[in-house]
Amino acid sequence: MSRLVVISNRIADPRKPAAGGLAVALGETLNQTGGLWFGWSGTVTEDGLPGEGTLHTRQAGNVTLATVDLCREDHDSYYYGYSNSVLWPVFHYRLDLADFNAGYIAGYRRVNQMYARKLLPLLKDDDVIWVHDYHLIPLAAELRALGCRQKIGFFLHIPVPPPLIMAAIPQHEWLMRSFFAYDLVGLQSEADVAHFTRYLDQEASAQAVGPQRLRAFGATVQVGAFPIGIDVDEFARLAAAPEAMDTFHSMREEYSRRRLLLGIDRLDYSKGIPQRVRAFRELLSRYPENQHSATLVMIASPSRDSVNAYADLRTELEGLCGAINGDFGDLDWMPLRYIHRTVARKRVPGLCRAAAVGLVTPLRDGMNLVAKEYVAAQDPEDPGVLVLSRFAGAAEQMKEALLVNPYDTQGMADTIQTALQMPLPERQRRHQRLMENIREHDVHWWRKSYLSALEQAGEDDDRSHLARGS
Ligand code: ADQ
Repeated sequence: MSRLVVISNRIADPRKPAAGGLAVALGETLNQTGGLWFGWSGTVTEDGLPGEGTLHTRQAGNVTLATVDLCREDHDSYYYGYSNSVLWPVFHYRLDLADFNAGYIAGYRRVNQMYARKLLPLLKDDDVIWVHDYHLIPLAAELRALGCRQKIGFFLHIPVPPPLIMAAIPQHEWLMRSFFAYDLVGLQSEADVAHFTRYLDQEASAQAVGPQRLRAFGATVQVGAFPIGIDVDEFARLAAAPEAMDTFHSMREEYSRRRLLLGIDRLDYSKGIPQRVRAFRELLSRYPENQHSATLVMIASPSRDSVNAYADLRTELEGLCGAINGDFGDLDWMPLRYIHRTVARKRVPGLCRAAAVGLVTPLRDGMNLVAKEYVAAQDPEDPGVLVLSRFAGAAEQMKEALLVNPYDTQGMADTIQTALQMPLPERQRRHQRLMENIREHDVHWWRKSYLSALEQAGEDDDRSHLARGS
């Protein structure tokens, strides 16, 4: 079995449970193969030079963790700039929030080039390399330019926008060409594969040279949907642990006379948080029986505070939440509790289990793992109901959730009311189907199916080897 090398913006020690599902999933193969995990150290230096960074390596059991510091200028243009002010908004269809500052692209390329230079000497001939997410799209091209011949796969955790939205990025052609240095491009959903393929067809006259195998820019790439899942067993263990039980019981006690609705997100404009608050307000007006009996708890963890769009979102949300509590609240009932914090991972299952309705309402989302975690945390005998945006990648798999359009405030309020009133047998039936799907397509399935597709990619195709010069 080849050694697995994972590259992602942030890395985690896979031995620590707080690292979360992805680290656990990748950790398993990293451990088995004595693998390497490479990424940013999390440190921003004030005196470093652009394009330079100190490499740190340490062992975490069988796994080598290699990280690089970034200087302020690189971090601001690569991370806050191109990654999170260009790629993140555009890939989530938010051209209105994109900042096409011409200075950002140089930092993005510089950091990817520097990562390639730092990584190359650490590689072995038969390594399999797996690059993650939008921060690192050009990494394979930079590695290939330095002579790297190993198999390299890429997985995009965020959505792919339709071709004309992608084309708004001034460097869109360069960006899409960069994908062709990979052997396999993994996307979250079939909708993403369709957008990716259509862009290449329309903008680069791509030819299909096999099932999900495309030729353009003089090279060939395999593309496929690999919807990411959660670690159901790890989540079940967390759910049975004392911290989750404590959280569950204290929530049930505190809200014993109320129905609890729950939202857990990063505070991000893609997550549809203000839209959810508006729908909740509509629920209270249209269905006044919920006044004094329904409480919405929203936990939104701080995220990318230095990007303007995030500060604006925070202000908007604080205004909306304050208004709802002011207009509807009473001495003995506050309709909404908004908490701007990350909850400890071990508390998440207890919170989810205590909620009669899980509200996952992004305007656009690559997948959304909270939807899957909410389902996995439920008591099968008395499960809560998931209200899920049709614009989350998860909606392709989770058809038994109540699917909503988060732009439709009234429709969402009606659907939340349906969820609150759903009879037990229907809740059980939907939950059971959702659970079967989540279990079948868990994070281990995702990792195994991706890595076996990467192993196969291009094996029957001489041209891709020729393109790589091997
Ligand atoms: P995110 O947008 O960060 O990631 P999402 O899938 O919504 O991801 O959540 C990831 C994890 O963060 C979940 O395990 C969740 O429990 C946790 N989390 C979120 N908010 C939290 C809070 N306030 N407190 C504690 N924990 C919280 C990107 C894409 C997603 C995709 C993932 C994985 O944007 O679409 O699902 O990657 O591929």
